[in-house]
Amino acid sequence: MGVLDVEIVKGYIRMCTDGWLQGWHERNGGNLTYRMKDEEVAACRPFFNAVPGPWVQMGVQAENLAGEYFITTGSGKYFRNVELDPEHSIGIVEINAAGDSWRIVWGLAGGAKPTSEFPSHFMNHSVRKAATGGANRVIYHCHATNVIALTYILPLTDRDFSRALWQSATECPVVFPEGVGVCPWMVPGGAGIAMATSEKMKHYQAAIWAQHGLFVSGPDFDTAFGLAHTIEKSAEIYVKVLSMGGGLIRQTITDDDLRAIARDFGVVLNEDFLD
Ligand code: 2HA
Ligand code: ZN
Repeated sequence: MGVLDVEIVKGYIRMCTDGWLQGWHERNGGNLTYRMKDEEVAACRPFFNAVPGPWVQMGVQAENLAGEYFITTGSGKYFRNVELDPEHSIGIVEINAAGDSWRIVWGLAGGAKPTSEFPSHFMNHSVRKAATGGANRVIYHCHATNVIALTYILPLTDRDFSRALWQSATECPVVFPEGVGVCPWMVPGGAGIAMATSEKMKHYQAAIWAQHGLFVSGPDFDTAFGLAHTIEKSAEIYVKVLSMGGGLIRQTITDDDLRAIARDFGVVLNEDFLD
């Protein structure tokens, strides 16, 4: 028995492999963090390192994450390798009582560190934990190809992206009725992109990083991966539609159609994005 036999760790590794197979994780692209439940920490604790690593300050702070444990991908590590070599590719970190530092308790072997986007993930875990009454546990960043492509042609507004995605796949208004947030191009890995994204994630389950990728949240791996998959699929359809028709769209899902979907599926659509 070891950490790798614990169900939640197996589920985490499966999601990394699923993302790799989608083509969203070239080289070291993308990152995944999971906020562990107490019973999951208890199941892994017997296999933690005898001596934890040193505390490392993050440059961001969140009181509501003090004492939490996260599974995280490693900085510079490749999703392609997670399943083959988990000990070097992923790890478990503990957050200190001040909510401003991490230390490695398992994995990230050979001197690896948590993902370069850990500050972004951490701030967004804090915001989503608060916004969902503690239900949110997953933050996932991927380089979803068609989402990125759209950031070169659509105006970088929440409204433009939310409408385009809702109109390009009928299940979208049901899956993300609040819409999606859009962040302008920013330098990856810093406190700036962490803050900008966490402002968006107060209102949305997902944010798009212009010319970079997609950032999603969810209570579990199925829901978070499903959200990324749904958004990227819809973006792919919109890219194909624009490419085929030279920009001409003969018909689409109308705003009243969107309202009808919301009514029948019992979701509240963000009316700010409807005409
Ligand atoms: O982990 O995707 O945004 C590499 C990245 C940074
Ligand atoms: Zn990235």
